[in-house]
Amino acid sequence: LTLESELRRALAKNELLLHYQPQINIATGRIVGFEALVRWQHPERGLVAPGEFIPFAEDSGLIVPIGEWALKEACRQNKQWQDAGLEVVPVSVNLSIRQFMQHQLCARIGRTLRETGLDPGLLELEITESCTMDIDYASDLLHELKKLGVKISIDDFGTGYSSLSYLKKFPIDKLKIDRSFVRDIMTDPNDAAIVASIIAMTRHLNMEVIAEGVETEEQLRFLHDNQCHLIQGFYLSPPLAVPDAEHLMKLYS
Ligand code: G
Ligand code: G
Ligand code: NA
Repeated sequence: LTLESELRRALAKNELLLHYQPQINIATGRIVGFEALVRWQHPERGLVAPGEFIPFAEDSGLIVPIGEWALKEACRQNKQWQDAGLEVVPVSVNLSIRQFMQHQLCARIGRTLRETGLDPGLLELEITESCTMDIDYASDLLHELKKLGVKISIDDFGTGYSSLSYLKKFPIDKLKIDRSFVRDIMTDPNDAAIVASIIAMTRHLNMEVIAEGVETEEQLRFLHDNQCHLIQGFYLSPPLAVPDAEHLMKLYS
């Protein structure tokens, strides 16, 4: 069986699932969001990480139906958590550039929000800088998405090669500092300077900022000292299966 036919089967047979990585405000100690990350429960190979199939899904175009499934499942799960009386915590979902370029993306997302009943303010869409290359297309689409009431964040910020001018033209709510900068923050003065500058820039642009890939207490302290209070990373928690995410929400509420 080729990977393509296996992945198609996985979608049809409901073998994909989402794990949720908490995002914490270290100033308040509260969960401020969950990032939904896809996994594949393979009948023979067990739980397959996205690194092993997302790049292929991107190349083959299967990322579009997979991404649509992930968006709908994340919205459905979040609404179910609310209905069960758990703490109300926004969910963020990754949008690949293929989805971003897809016909009627905004209408599709609007329909998913209506079908699942999720408050649009609780959905955050993570796009990458690659989505900002066609400035006019991206500007129109992002403004259209904002009218739905969703939040927009830029993922892996600092690793793309697009112009910074989009930051003032687009309705962006949040930057996610790429984990490659956070990794060496304590040993590489250039990375420390880049991270401090990104944080300062978001403050001047009235955006939120979150650091990804935080793995140590020292990194957390550096970020806190530099006024970046939103943190995601293994130091706090890996992506969690649904029961573990629920357990965490109960602890925090
Ligand atoms: O969870 P993990 O770190 O193994 O994920 C590896 C990569 O797969 C991450 O960079 C993440 O952005 C990507 N990924 C995970 N879930 C999704 C998804 O639903 N859609 C898209 N486009 N990418 C995803
Ligand atoms: O780029 P994106 O935001 O999609 O990346 C999310 C991925 O990063 C997830 O697949 C998750 O497993 C991984 N990840 C999350 N926290 C950490 C961390 O602290 N260190 C490393 N190396 N990877 C992380
Ligand atoms: Na992401």
